[in-house]
Amino acid sequence: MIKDYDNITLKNYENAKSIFADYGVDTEKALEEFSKIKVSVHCWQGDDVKGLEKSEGVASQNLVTGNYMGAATTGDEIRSDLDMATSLSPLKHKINLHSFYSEGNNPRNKQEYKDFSKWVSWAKEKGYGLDFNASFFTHEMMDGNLSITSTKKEVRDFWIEVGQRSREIAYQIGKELNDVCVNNIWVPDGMKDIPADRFYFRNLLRESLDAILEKKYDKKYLVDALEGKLFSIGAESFTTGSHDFYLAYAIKNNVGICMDTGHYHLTESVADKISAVSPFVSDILLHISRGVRWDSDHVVLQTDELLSLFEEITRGGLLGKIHIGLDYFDASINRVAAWAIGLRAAAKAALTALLQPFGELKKAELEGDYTKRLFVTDDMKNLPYNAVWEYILLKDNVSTGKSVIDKIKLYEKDVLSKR
Ligand code: RNT
Ligand code: ZN
Repeated sequence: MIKDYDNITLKNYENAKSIFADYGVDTEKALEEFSKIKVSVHCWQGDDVKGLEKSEGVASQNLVTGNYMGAATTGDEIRSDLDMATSLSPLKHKINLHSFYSEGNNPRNKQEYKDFSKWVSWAKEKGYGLDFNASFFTHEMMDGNLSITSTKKEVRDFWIEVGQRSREIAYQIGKELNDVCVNNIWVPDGMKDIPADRFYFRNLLRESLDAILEKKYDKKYLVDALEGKLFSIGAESFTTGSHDFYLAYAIKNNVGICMDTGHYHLTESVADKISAVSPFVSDILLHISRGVRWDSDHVVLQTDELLSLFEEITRGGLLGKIHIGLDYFDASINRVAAWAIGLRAAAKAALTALLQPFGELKKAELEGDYTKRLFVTDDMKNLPYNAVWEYILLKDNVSTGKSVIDKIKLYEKDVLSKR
């Protein structure tokens, strides 16, 4: 039954369509493009990056603050929470796993595909893709902040094996789902204070990566990515795997690069890097986050930075080519809401970018009419994107407005508060 409110949504959509048409934008085409977008959801928001290994008393190299009730502590709980979050998003989804979300008994460096079979059968059932990461943290084999660049050979060898296993598992997952599984490598390795010999540590990183990435896999199922960072808490002075290091390594060795939007100077634009880097690297993975002062991992919101990322992806014709994922964690609010807010913000930014009058902007630019380009750049902010958004939600039966938070509160009462 069509309610009054739905009628208003449909009318608003028709009006919006003609306003966009005036600006030369084909709304139906934008909707078609939108329906293909896949975003990878980071499972680690659900349990505050704790993992399923029951590693009581082991230091974590990821700083998560807050103790809001209802954190997931089992694979089943994370999966149930993820299903709830994705039901509130109009996108297509992959789920991004870390190797310490294994549900088998193998130690981290001996993990096998079957340790993740529960995740895979769930993904198959729900139609999710899967991505993967080797977890180089929260383990007694960490040498402080150091994993594959520890000065101790036995430590390096352990973590190299973790990296190799993770690629093998990701490849098997990809084959099983007949889809690409992106395996990302981020290591926390770095120094709180000034290192004496940066060359020494970067050499170790290069050697260890060479060993991890030695085996070649069919890229149809496994794509490798390397994620750099500016600094971490406890490693403020030196990060061995900086963006420059990985970018150079990725180009030389034909592997992908992961750019986490929280891992750069706050005024540095990852959006700007996409056109600079994409012609030269085999693959780009985005970890969309929101950096605030010294924290790299606040919940993603509808910011200008987020929109500019999707502007670059869509204008560069990179939709479906670039791997898009979320990466943040907040333990001070409802964790399902944290996912849903970020997913909806990403979806809205993608839709907005697809609806912008890029043709008009580009024409003005080619004609050297920078006055018109500037006018359109600002004027297009007032176009009725939200009418199209509401239409998509209605069409795909995804909650709108206040009913999103009502549903989350109900889930909190019925499920999360009982944990
Ligand atoms: C950390 C990186 C990494 C994350 C893990 C969970 O700074 O952003 O991508 O996967 O921390
Ligand atoms: Zn990241």
